[in-house]
Amino acid sequence: MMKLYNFHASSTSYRTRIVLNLKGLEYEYISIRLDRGEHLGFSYGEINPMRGVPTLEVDGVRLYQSPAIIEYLEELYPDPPLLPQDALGRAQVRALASIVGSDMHPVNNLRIRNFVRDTYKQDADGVAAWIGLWNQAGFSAIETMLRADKYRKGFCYSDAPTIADAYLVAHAFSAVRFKTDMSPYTEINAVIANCNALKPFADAHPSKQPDAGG
Ligand SMILES: N[C@@H](CCC(=O)N[C@@H](CS)C(=O)NCC(=O)O)C(=O)O
Repeated sequence: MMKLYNFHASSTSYRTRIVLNLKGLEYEYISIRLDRGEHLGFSYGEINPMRGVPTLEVDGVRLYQSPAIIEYLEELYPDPPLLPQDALGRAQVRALASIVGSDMHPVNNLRIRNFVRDTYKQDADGVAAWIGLWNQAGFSAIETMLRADKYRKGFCYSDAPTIADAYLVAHAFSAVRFKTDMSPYTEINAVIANCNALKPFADAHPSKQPDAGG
């Protein structure tokens, strides 16, 4: 069985769990407690050289970086498809996912938040302002793109979840946790509600994971 080294509240873990669930894949949940710095210890450094979660282990081989892991799962388990059949559609879905994965998450990652706090002497409000700045930029762009797509029916693309929905739902959870105001993003909120009504999304929620709380 595959092993997923992950943490309940990590959005990159959450997006990967959503994709695993949408594909109906079972995996062993291995908790790496970011809140206790477990990813910084020697043993996790041996598992993942970047010391980030998730890591997916398949037949003893370790895969890193959630975008690469998600594309690997899509290639190996194409049913249900989480990317559109046509190249233009795939570019659209990957663009939405990349706004989250490349523009929003990296600047708000734990190590960056800690750097902002420690080096620039920011309190919780200052760090939240940093996070909110980049979340607002990304969510505004996504909201604009969703509104412009006249062919959408309830999800980020067309009428079924794609990888873009997995990225969006997971990042929005983190954004709310860090007090980003989501009220301006009505299309995004509607997509999130539709996704969360589906069992694969609900089961991937941080609150449902074995290492939640504590
Ligand atoms: N680009 C990587 C990022 C992985 C990553 O950094 N994940 C976060 C949790 S969401 C983490 O482990 N952060 C630890 C840190 O910043 O020290 C991916 O998508 O897998």
